[in-house]
Amino acid sequence: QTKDPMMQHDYTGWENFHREQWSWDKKTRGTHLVNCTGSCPHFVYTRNGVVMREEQSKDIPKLNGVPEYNPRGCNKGECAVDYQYGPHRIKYPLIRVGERGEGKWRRVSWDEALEYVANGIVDTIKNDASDCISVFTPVPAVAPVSFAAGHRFASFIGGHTHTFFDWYADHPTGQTQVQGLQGDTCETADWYNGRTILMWGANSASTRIPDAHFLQEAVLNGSKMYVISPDFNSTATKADVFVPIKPGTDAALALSMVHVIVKEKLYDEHNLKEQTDLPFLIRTDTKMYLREADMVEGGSEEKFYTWDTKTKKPVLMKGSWGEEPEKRAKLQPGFMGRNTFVFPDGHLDLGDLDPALEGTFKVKLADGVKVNVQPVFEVYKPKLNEYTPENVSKITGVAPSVIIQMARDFAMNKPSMIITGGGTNHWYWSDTVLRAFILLCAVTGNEGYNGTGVNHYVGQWKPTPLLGVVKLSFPHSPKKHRFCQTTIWTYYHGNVYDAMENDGVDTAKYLREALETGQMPLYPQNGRDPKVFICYRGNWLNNAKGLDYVLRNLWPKMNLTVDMNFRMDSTALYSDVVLPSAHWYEKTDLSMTEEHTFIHMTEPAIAPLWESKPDWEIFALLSKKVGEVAKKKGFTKYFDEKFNIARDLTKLHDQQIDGGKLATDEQACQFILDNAPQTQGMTLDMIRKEGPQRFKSNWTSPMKEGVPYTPYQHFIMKKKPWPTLTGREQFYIDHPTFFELGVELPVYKAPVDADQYPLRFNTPHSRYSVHSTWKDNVLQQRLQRGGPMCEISPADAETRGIKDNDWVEVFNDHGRVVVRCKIRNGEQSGRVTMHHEPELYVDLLGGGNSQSPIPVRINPTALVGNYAHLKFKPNYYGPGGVQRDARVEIRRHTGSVTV
Ligand code: MGD
Ligand code: MD1
Ligand code: SF4
Ligand code: MO
Repeated sequence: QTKDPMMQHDYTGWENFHREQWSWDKKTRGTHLVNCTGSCPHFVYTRNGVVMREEQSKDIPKLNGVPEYNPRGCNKGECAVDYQYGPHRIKYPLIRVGERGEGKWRRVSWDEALEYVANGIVDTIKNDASDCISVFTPVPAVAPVSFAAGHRFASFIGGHTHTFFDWYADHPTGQTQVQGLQGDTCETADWYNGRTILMWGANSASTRIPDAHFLQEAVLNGSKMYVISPDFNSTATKADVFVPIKPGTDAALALSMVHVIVKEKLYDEHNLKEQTDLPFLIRTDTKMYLREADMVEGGSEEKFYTWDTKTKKPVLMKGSWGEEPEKRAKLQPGFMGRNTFVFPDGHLDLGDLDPALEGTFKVKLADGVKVNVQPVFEVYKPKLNEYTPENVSKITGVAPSVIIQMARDFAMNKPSMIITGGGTNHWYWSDTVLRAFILLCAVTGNEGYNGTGVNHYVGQWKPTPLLGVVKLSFPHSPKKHRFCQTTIWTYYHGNVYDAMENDGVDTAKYLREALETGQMPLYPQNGRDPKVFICYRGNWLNNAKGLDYVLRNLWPKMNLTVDMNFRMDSTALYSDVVLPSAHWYEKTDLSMTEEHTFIHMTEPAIAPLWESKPDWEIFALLSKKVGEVAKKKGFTKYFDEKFNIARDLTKLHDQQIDGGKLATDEQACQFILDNAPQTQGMTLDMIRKEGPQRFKSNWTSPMKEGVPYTPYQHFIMKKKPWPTLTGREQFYIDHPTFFELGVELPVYKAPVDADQYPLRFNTPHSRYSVHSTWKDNVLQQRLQRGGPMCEISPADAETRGIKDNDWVEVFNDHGRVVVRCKIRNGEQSGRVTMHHEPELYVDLLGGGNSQSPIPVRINPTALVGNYAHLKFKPNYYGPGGVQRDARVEIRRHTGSVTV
């Protein structure tokens, strides 16, 4: 007999097995290098050389007056170790022996694989041209070193690399149009400061999992959250008001709110006069801005006027494109249309000037002719008048009383912010939506202050220490690098049919003009086809819009396709050579996101498993092999006329690793930190020991200790010009393309109806995957139905005789996907939803995936490259991937089902 049997119990050994899984002998830093926008610092625990688990590091410093970032993570990240040891892992270099996509491989040595790839590269340079070599790798913020490896390689050989921000339809085209910025946004801790929060086309409870708590905390603290989405999505469950809107009609809703605000005189007049182009004068005869060149012989085409109500005269406004042109070129950051930080503070200050917002005035031009001019606001008024709540209710399905209440809250219960996402950004007319959103913020003065603004987290797009990343990636300078605009590249080389004539837009006309005049780039040049495609860190083939066109027309043009990956994604499956890449816990890289303002790292917990290698090392080895093969073939030197560079492949390896200074990924990390003002003085060791470090400076606002970052303070508070043509937030764009399409001002454009099918096809992002990553993970599949599915409303199911879990075919003229169907009460009638974006081989029948019914569609406004701040720069301006306008039909699949 014992007094206390528990105390007396003698463990025999096996019981400790369970306890010891929580012990470790090594703790390293880690994160997940996926485009999830989370960028969550973790610790990785290893015992006896086996990685046991990951856990949130919880060491992001706290900001003042807002809840913490810690602990941040999600359901995918917390099982990332599964990818390290799971069955997905690619262990050895592979060369295809069957057809592309057939999955028949031969295991080869690294030497043989690299020689195979190097042969393809050297032969292409010799027989075709270096620009026939294409390298695709996206989003530097996620893993800048890995990103830089392939770009650097492409830069040295003269190949082309791809834009991705626009191609993913993540680039906020309308923001560039209005603000001359690639984008900027508040960090998510600032959500807590919003009193009125419009969650508009984003689903943060599923797609910003680490940060969604800020919204709930804000609501608990008394903020009011509207969720505007066609479906009752997971964020809507946390809303004060759920606003079910008809798909693609958001611009109308935003403009109706502006209408109410103007009508009820709730607008911030001073902000409009100082920060926007709404007081700038438009000639009623030409519809063009009144320019200095109109008024003065030899005057500038890029200086503009307002009407001073005191002196009753037109007055030239400061800060425009034409002012001190030498300044605008000075160290122009890639995210801005021009550099306006070099202007003194207070440059936009109106002083004694009181520009008119309304009225019609007469001015005398240089040639003596008198013309009428009106402020943009006056020109806009008749259009705005159309967006009455009653009219807009018919378009959007939102009740007039709700529109009015939202407008009043937004204007009066300040600070107010919009959080937006793919639900509005992935549409053909997303630019008009964003212009309307920004207008809503501008008219209410909701910009530049904490808790305000249009906040856009579509993609992990913000590599804050940009200069360091650029220097590492584009060693000859970005000016001597071939940047290919991926949407155009895919549309053109994939021979995609967009059916846009049904919607009255002649895409070919606009595209031809943009290409012929060099407004947009296309590679390879001189009418050649691309020949070599190297893809890594992105599943390009799987998420290519117009997938069926791509597989039919573009892919066969490639003599060689290469994928570097730790798992067999669809692009790898359709490649000729697959090179095993190290997992995130087996290499060193940095990580950052626009969702917070801290930089952190991942490092090797263990050496790369099997024969895998870090991407940085793979490209170093490839550069060496290319040199050797070139020598063997007797073809080592060629002259790159475009950039006036004499290239020598025998020097490639030395260039790639900068003579040994960049031999390792650790060195490359430090190079980035050293070369950007945002991270200067930081070391990798510091991050390792102390944890995530806060950026020292940022893009459009200063960093303040303990205060959440919110953008635009350089413009709003410091009153430096916006980097646009007019130096203001510019809502009027007097460009022929904008006139032709009727979008010179923010207006509502109905979604594209070119596919003549009854249902809209919605492809949002899933809680259980990051794009295609984790779609093949059993743990994630077990949290849901176990495979891909589409969702329709009970009404749409009933009319088609579809039952829950039936196999169905979703189809149109572009392609089809066969998938199981879920009947969902939260879905709107008239729409099919299929979460983006299962691998071609995961539980789908019929060969396609969710991209098959979606063609590539190019909005001509994004082809404009000859209008001051509207010009092509990689990921700054160019046509987006457009993936929400497709229309489809759905029917029961009656063929054989073997799954
Ligand atoms: P979506 O999921 O596409 O965008 O994620 P989000 O920005 O959240 O759509 C959000 C909501 O908008 C959905 O409920 C959709 O039905 C709705 N919606 C669709 N059409 C409309 C419309 O016309 N109007 C309105 N108002 N709403 C509409 C994307 C984002 O998520 C991105 S771009 C990336 S790169 C990351 N991807 C990602 C992921 O793949 N998985 C997870 N778990 N998180 C992710 N976070 C990021
Ligand atoms: P991506 O990610 O980058 O290929 O796709 C992103 C893209 O899907 C995005 S951001 C958007 S917004 C998009 N959305 C969208 C939509 O909503 N609807 C429709 N119809 N279309 C849409 N199209 C685009 P993904 O799929 O996760 O692939 C990343 C691959 O990289 C591998 N990987 C790595 N590889 C290497 N070499 N090294 C690494 O460190 C590494 N980390 C990840 C990963 O395994 C996966 O195959
Ligand atoms: Fe990892 Fe991204 Fe999930 Fe954070 S959000 S835990 S970084 S996968
Ligand atoms: Mo994205």
